Amino acid sequence: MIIQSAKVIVTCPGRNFVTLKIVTDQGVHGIGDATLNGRELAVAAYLEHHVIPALIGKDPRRIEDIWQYFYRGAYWRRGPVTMSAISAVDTALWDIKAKMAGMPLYDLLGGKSRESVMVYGHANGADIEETVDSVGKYIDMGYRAIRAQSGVPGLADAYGVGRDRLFYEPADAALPTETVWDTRKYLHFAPKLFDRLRDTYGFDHHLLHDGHHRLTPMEAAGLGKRLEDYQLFWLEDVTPAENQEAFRLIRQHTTTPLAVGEIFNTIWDCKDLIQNQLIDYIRTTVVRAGGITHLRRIADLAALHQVRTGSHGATDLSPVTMGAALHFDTWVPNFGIQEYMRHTPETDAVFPHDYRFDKGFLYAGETPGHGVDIDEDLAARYPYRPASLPVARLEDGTMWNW
Ligand code: CS2
Ligand code: MG
Repeated sequence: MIIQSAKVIVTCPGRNFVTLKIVTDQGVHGIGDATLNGRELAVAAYLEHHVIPALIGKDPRRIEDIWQYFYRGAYWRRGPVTMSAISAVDTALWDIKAKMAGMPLYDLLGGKSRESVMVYGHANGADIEETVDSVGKYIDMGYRAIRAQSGVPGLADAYGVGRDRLFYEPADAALPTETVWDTRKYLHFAPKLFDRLRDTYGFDHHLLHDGHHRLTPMEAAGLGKRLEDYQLFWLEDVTPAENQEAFRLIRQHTTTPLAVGEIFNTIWDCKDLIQNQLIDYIRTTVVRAGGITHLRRIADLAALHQVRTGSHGATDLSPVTMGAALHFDTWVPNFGIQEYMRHTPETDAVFPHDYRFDKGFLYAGETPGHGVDIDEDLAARYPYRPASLPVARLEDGTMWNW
């Protein structure tokens, strides 16, 4: 058996997605997500020029060897572009292998560890009132876990507040939108939001919050400490994690659970965080961190240190990632939670899938493979549209972390 052909499909049903489709000489195909928000064409080019030519003729059953070939063979290893490309190859090959075996991917990984996967949605609002109302809507939809993000008084825009209540798309212009950030205003406000939310809805639902890389370690420590009374499920990306050691400072001051990792692309980005139990949840995902093959390695290391998974699942990760992640989540023993920011109806039509949402949980399907496909004719109707993520500056103009 050999890989006979492979192609990259770039489509934009409201936002850009990059999909790799691999076809074997026996006519079995598999697909993988290669979407990197704001850098889609970089990954598409990497696949077309540096991956696909070397893929043709390889045995699709040799998933591990192909992973090692493209990881070690890149020489310039790691990084979001290279690893998103490798992730797409890996996910497509696991899709093929499960189809060949006639079983849903979770069975191939080791079978179900749970019937369904607890997910969290993204409640947001321009102010506390709107955000409290938005959380209520997610509770009414049956969510058990809800992330809450709100506009901050005195700031024109804050992270996570979308134009639409269900779909949040930050890549809103061809060139980066400039936003202004002020940590002091945010730190003064954030505890008030969660005080109101707990006062309104009590403690029956998990509440999550994303700091989106904007605090220093000691600012993060102070926020974590002030939020302890509100018993968050997690506080995410409170500080940039290039310096994994910085989390030790935070850990010394607060018991609020910490989550990090959506921008990590290999185990090396999180090895120290996990081994020193500096975090509680690892957010690495199928599309970013080397596909099923590498994500499994990260989850196994995390399990040794009582760290649980909490994979990224924003709108800018395609339904292919969501489908493959669900099979992974259904199998992985140290599962924590799965982000599920939903996709638009246009996106769901381009990526027919068999997973389903019910009362706060997602259910992987029984279709052999990861259960997601791509409608190429429909995808062709949505040409690529240049889009960049915003940038953030402090009020004095200093570049900051968006
Ligand atoms: C966010 C993402 O979902 C999250 O936790 O951090 O929405 C992130 O902002 C986007 O994926 C960036 O493209
Ligand atoms: Mg995040």
